[in-house]
Amino acid sequence: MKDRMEQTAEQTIPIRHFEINEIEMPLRHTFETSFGVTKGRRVLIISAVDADGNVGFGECTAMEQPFYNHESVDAAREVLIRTVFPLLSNSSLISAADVSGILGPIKGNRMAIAAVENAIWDLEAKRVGLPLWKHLGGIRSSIDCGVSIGIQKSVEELIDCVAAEVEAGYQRIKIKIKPGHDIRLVEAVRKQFPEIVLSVDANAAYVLQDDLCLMKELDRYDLLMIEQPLEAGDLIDHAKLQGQLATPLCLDESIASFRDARQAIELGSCRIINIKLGRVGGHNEARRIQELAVTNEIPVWCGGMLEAGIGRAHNIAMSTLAGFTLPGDISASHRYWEQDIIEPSITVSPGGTITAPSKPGIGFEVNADILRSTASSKFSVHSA
Ligand code: OSB
Ligand code: MG
Repeated sequence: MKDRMEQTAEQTIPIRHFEINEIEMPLRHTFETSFGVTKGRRVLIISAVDADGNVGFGECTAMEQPFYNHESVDAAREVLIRTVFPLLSNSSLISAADVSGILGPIKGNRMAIAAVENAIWDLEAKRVGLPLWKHLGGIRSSIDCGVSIGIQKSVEELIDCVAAEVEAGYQRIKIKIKPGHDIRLVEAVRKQFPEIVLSVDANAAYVLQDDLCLMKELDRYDLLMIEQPLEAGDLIDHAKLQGQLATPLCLDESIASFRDARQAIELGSCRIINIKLGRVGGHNEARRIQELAVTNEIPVWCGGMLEAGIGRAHNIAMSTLAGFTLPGDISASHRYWEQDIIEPSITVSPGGTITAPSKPGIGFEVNADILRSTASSKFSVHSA
């Protein structure tokens, strides 16, 4: 019994406090999807500080408005302050793998939860002196990168964007589509770039009943996948649609948990899964979903939420896990920001890869000036 307790104590983290910093970051280029236009991001940075002064960082990926999913920056902040920190402060000694269990009573709000869970994963990796990707059990030291290109003002501008990203080396190009801006775009891009690995993302903008013909037409363009054509809750309609298409469907918004992934796979709603660390609630759940996908021979890839450097670094770590066999939406910092919040900023090789970092934790330094110069709130954890 004593041995077991000592072992447990060794694996737990004496967290002293959490901190939230809010940073406002203008995007270099406006990003348009079927659900709206994003000009900049309000980013909540979570710091988890232990008794030795180690700091782990997490980033909340909720958007400014609840248009992608039900979460938003302000709602996430409320849930963190009123629910997440109080639940965690009753258990001052925890390990990263325990966090999702402790926060289990919270329904939804997984982007808020993930920000904290991921900060604790970073902290734990730093305490044991391992790069986070190795601590999570990653198996590859280099990850494959794709890009997500928003809806542009004209087809010509879209073609120029695609050309630039192909030139930069990205291994897969994804273009956003919405009703009225779909077949025409895909046809033009495919004509200009017959050989590229191409996919489309509709962000839930279509309805099976009205748009089956249009989806069938997309089958003609040799797409790697069609991402989230229908609403998040439409697992049954996605299964019906997949049954009528040769192109694999990929689910993004529909997959908020392991349970969603299991049901989507069982129903045949998709042949590919996009895992977003925030949407599914952090590294624990993400790892379980990719394991399930491996068992079922469903390829997965890492989705993006226009993250700043901390979120991006967590995405890199996650993408080293075995199931992540397709290029993720993890592109270079400079595509989004004049100045990222980490150093060095994230760069992509001419071959379209990112090398997983070798330093402990997320493996990047967070710019201390940026944290110091922004509004922050501190939440103490009381020792048990
Ligand atoms: O559906 O993948 C999406 C951005 C915000 C919200 C949803 C999505 C996206 C992207 C951008 O496609 C991916 C990225 O470059 O971060
Ligand atoms: Mg998507």
